[in-house]
Amino acid sequence: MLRRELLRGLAVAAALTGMAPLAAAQDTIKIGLILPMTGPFASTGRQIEAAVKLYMAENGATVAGKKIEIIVKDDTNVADVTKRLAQEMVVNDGVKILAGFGLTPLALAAAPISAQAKVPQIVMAAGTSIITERSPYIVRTSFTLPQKASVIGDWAAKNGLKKVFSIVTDFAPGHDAEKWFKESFAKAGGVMAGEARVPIANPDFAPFLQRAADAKPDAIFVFVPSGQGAIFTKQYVERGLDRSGIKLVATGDLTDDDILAKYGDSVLGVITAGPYSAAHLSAKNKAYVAAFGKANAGMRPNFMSVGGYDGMHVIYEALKKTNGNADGDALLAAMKGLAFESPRGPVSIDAGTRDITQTIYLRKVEKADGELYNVEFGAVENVRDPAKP
Ligand code: VNL
Repeated sequence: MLRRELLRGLAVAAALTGMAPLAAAQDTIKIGLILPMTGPFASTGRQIEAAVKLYMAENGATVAGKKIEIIVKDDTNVADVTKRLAQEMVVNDGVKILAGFGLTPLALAAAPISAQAKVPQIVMAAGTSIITERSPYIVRTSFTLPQKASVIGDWAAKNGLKKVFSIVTDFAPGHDAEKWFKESFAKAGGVMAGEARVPIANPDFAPFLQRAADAKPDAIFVFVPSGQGAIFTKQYVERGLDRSGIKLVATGDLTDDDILAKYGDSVLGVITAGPYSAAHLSAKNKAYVAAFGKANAGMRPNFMSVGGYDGMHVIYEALKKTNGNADGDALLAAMKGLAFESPRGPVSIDAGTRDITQTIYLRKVEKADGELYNVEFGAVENVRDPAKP
């Protein structure tokens, strides 16, 4: 059904292109940026849109002789809307590249359209391992949960946290986080004290935190999606867990730079593993944080923002290599194997999996200049998605 509609739409689009002397249109490459701009995950949309705009402001709106036009659409975090928007953009608007995708269900919803229309789909946020396997035209510039969870699981067991209770959000990236934490934790000698999965909508962590406390673990491991860290830490503190001697370890999604400064000192000392910190020490990142703040009323860039910024870099570099040819197969060939310095550090696009390879840092929440930051104290370099062969 979808395929038939799509093909009919593409045929109409092709006929129209053939009829009109669309010189201007041929010199323009449209990118459809689909993001949750409203609702509980709006911060992810806001961060990525700001980063995409910053990249274009810094690098110009023309690449390889083509004008780049971004069309931003709000999918309101509803997968059916993502799918409809992706289809309309490809068929009606002549979009050559789809990008964005704030959460896993949204990225998965667009994948069949990318696959059938042979349109590159740049996943700038969503982090479930399987996503890249749903269309050969997907390239991911964010992260995978197995990358982060496997690093913190190994670190926990090797640093005196032998008994850990896991709490994750009950959807695909949470399941990935739980699985890969447990695997690397067990391999390094750790023992699980229990595990719980919390619904994603209006989450109430209190009963799960109680179960965790009752199990008397050395630490609690947490994955919550970006945007839900504040409610988790509030309930964690309300139950007195910050003073219980039970440590908190997490994927970096919990101590998201977008909201970390507002958490309060109860999260001081929380240890996380993640690909990006606004406090990352490099000239490139210093410039990025300054320019991002300047363009967005002091806003601090988070790990989602670099997925957007680097996604634009991958698009620009690929277009340079193809001399402005936006054919899906040509762009994919150009994107595979790209390596460059991101504000987060060195990254590359694995030619086989189309997933990002990057450094995963160990970070501790500390105060610097009166504000909370994820301060890096360790690094595992060249981390591929461990869930892929
Ligand atoms: C996902 C993964 C979403 C990690 C997140 O925040 C996150 C996802 C919105 O794959 O849906 O921090």
